[in-house]
Amino acid sequence: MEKIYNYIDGTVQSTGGSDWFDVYEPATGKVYAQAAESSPDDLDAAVEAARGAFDDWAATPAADRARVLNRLADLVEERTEDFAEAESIDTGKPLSLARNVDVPRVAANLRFYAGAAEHFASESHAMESGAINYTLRQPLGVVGCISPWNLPLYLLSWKIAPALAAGNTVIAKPSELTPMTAYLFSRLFSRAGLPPGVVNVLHGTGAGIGQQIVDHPAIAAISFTGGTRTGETIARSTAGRFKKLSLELGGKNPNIVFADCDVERALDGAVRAGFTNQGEICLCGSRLLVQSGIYDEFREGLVSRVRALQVGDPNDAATDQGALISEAHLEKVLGYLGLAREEGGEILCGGEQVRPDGRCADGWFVAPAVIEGLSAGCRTNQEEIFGPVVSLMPFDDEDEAVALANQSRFGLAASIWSRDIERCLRVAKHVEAGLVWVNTWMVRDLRTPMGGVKQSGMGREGGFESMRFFTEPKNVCVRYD
Ligand code: TXE
Repeated sequence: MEKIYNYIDGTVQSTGGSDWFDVYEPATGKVYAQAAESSPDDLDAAVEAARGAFDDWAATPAADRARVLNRLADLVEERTEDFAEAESIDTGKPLSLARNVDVPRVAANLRFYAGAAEHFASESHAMESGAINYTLRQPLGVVGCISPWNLPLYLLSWKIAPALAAGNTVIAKPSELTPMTAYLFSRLFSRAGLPPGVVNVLHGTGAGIGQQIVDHPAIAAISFTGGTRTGETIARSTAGRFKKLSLELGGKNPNIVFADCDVERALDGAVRAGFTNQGEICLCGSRLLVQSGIYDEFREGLVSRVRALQVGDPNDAATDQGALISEAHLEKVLGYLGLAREEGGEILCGGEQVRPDGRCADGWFVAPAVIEGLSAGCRTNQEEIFGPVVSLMPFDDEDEAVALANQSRFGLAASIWSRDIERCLRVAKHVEAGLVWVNTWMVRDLRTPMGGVKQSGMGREGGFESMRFFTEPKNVCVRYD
């Protein structure tokens, strides 16, 4: 059985206690590794190491910090296949997706923030009265980076890279469901030139070590991506300490298709937005709003495309949809499909558990589903399912489309499909979301702000937003006359 160890103060080490937890391969439903369940002593050791490393790392010239991040990117890239295989085993996602999206994005995150380390700048404000202000942007100290299971190393590196670029030291905690790639990553740190203590990786459950990281008085900030309920718990626990928080939470994103769109493009986009990564991406377009004039045509095209998606072994190059992350998550998704029926919805395709032949017979697969006939306010259309489930709703005009899109407690992303650019700009302005795509989905420029409104989160990451989050501005005012 493979073992997954913590990484504390520059060494791979077993937990201080002797507790281990099982790690499953979703595609087979079997345990394939065991990971360290970190104890409060492990956390104290990691925090002590991170505090000890902070002054030197913060004083390291930006160009040297950038060099280390670039070297780390090189090392990940050299091992693309190993990381892709590990990510696919841990998550159940198609190996091709891990190889073409997840791992390249890890390297891209590291390189991007290597550049940001050198280019980040702060403001100065001159006053006519004979004084000048300059704003120092200083690292926060030891920061906590907590990431989820759907894009494990992709999202963890999205937090660690800017934290390091800005001069902080890090306590990172990957999801307990997908710890493998963070472990493999940690084994590259010293080879990349990261001094001991600068990044520490602790494994364990959210309620256990996750909550302890959040509560630790010496950890200055938490960057978190995960479920809205967990985000709320973190916000409550840190309120009294006024910790800096960045929360990227759930979504129930509208995909708004107008009758004047390029229908083929919109169909391709709707399938990608609904079902990439088994629908387990916070940005997925799970509410598909289609204008009445093309509704029937669009529904037909959608269902035939979704029926053609291949569900099965993530190692198979023909597979479009792998396994869901856990048995509990499979039950949750199937539960929502049952709820959709109870609420009067019709499942146009998919929705049943799939049992592939061979090694994946006991894996956690579900056939991608399209539902119609539900009201906008019902639970199926309001709660985040986070699986391969898209709900179709018709609308008549632009005002109704915007009203339906905004009838949600979430506000992460939206897509708009239309050839009328003025309409796109109007809808983009009125839709309540942190990110809006026009005639596309999930095109990401790493310089742009990423995050949501309403219950989709608080704060923004991405580009210099992350550098701002991981630094504290201090204004210095100098009188010179
Ligand atoms: O996420 P959690 P879960 C949504 C999605 C999913 C639901 C629950 O709807 O079905 O959330 O998923 C750590 N203090 N998203 O339960 O619990 C945990 O160990 C500190 C959306 O798996 O939020 C893991 O590392 N940390 C999402 C991380 O938080 C805690 C991606 C995320 O796990 C903690 C994933 C605590 N008290 C799920 N409790 C997105 N926005 O992309 C848990 N954790």
